[in-house]
Amino acid sequence: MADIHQVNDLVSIERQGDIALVCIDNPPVNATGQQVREGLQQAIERLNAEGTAGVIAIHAAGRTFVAGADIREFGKPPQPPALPDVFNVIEDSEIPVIAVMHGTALGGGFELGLATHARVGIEGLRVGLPEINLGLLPGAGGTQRVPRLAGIPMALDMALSGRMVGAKEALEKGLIDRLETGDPREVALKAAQDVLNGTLATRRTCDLDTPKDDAALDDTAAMLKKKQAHLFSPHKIVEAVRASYLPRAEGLKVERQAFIDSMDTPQRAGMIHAFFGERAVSNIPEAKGDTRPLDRVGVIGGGTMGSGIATSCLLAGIPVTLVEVAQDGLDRGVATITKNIDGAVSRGKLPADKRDAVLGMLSPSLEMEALADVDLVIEAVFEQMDVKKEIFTKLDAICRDGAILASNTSYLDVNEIAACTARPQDVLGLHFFSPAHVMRLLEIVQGEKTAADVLATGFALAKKLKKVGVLAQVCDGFIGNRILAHYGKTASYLVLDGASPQQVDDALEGFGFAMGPHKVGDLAGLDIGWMTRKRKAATRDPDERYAGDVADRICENGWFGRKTGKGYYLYDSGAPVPNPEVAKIIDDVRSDKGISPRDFTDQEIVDRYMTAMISEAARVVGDGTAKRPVDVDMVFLFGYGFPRFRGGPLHYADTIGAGELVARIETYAKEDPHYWQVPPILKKMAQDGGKFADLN
Ligand code: 3H9
Repeated sequence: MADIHQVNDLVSIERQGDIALVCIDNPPVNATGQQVREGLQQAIERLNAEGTAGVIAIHAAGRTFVAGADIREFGKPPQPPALPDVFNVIEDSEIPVIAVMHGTALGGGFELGLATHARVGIEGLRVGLPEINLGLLPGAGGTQRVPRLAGIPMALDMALSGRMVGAKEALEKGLIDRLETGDPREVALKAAQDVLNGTLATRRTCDLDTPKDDAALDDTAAMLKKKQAHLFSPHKIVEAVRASYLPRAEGLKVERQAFIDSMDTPQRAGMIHAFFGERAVSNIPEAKGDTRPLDRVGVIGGGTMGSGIATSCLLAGIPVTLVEVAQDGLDRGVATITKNIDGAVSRGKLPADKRDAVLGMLSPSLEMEALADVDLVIEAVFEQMDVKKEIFTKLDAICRDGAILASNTSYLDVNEIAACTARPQDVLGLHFFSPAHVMRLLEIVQGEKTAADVLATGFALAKKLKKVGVLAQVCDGFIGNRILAHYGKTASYLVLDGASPQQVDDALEGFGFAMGPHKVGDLAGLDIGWMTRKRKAATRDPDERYAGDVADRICENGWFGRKTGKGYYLYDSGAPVPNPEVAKIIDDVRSDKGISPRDFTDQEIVDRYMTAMISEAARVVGDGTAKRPVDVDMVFLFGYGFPRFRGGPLHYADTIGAGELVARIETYAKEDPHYWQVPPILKKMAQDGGKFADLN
């Protein structure tokens, strides 16, 4: 009979002679919630008080070691004992304590290991300090103990990138002392035995001194000041790591204060919304239940989009049949896929020795009949309804019963496409974002007749491809492009009325977007928007203020952005500089239209742009195109470069408040009542004091 004693529901002590095994069992990821903290502290204190054990080995049950602090507790009143205090109790233990870590040891989980006197990793272990992704910093000794063990550059790298460090690297850097294979409990028993017989050395991390490296600290601080001035926690990380020169108690005090200060910021709230939002989008009934097989995928179209989709499937281990109409198109597709896969190898996303096997899963074909046996076809040809209809009619005749037929259309009516088949229940939209093997968003568009298992398979595909699948209903542009089509006009109106494209871009980059809308336009190709405007010219709402004058004239000159070397900016010499000829075009358009330009502050630019985005996002939620506000937020974070620390447009809207947003819209509406209209859902929130978060 094993001698096991439960300290509480989540922590137990097992005695095996002189060895005490302390096990954490808090599914799903062994987060250090209050009960785990209390149980760990009591276990160590009790064993030290009894004094009968020669070594204590901490391990965890289930699929992973400890994933860190319990994120659900953040923002609520803290409950003792605090994690750093528990870890000091572990580090100060008279009896040597070791940690045996498997799966992932992240944040507070890795910091638990760092506070013990020796760390054993189990093959496959990854350790990391991902707190920065939550707007935080390691707050339980990570900034103090990593520099002591592995030096300041490694500590800065881990805490500022949040990256996961593989077991081999962790061993090389001295973050773990040993790498073993096997079951965590068995490995813990063996390692504990080795401590007793002197073959595994133990020491307190706090007894080591951090090797001096002021240059690394100063250079990093300067780099962050330049590149991440708008973020809070990165600067605090450098401050805290610098404090690791101090004795433990003083260094931990600096770290603690920095952690508390970061916890108080809206950036932390935005990033935690992003963390849970990423998981919430697939936590809906539509994403669950029976699915259909996904053993072979067909992709029609070898352009950028089709090739990106094919690459994404291949990297996920799904064989792909790529179909094109002409040999040169097919060759181009295969070449693009090969380039993408080589890129994945050079970025370390795919081991070099797997490259040929992955490419070997690609079957190019000029015959649609090659799709007869695939489980899912994704059509990615150009956006023309009659072409799509022709393809789906053929697919209906060729594909096996039960195969799923998907369109990657970014705005066309999925119901109309489905209606040209005899199996509309098998049809849905799978809207990828370019480059499809990189961008994580996948809009899963539900047609009127899409079967439940087809929709669930869409979510299963997103999971396999490591993408964030978001459910959307049919409308022009679905969630993201519909909202973009609306707020994109604001940037043009601002320029017509007095701002320069560069001022608009700078203001929005200051808000946190990686690139302002004019730089994005130049990157994507200004001809794309031009084609859309021409396509929609006949059906344009005559009451709407036209936003395309400047862009049209730029395109008429043959300037399509980066690909032609000229657009809103010039791209001759590396960094873009404003195109002086565009300033002339803007002046001409203003005088043609009788507009007297006025000044805008950067804040006004951000307010108008964001208010327009929020307005259409509110309508998208109000009419059910998106299921909940969080779905819109994740579309923007994963598909449109929305700053993660702002949480998404509707999370950001809650930080402004519905009342203020309505007041802004009413003010702007005095100039343009057609464009600026208060969405009913926002009006109601302003009246009731509601928030978008209440609808999640
Ligand atoms: C920290 O440690 C601060 C300290 O430095 C200082 C403190 C003083 N807490 O991702 P999955 C949930 S900050 C609560 O789908 P996977 C997650 O929401 C923390 N819940 O699994 C999901 O719930 P549901 C630093 C958590 O296998 C379920 O667990 N640590 C936590 O794909 C399964 O998660 C991190 O930032 C948590 N810490 O990936 C690590 N973690 O089923 C965050 C997960 O209801 N976690 N949940 O949707 C991860 O990166 C991944 O979850 C992990 C597993 C890689 C561990």
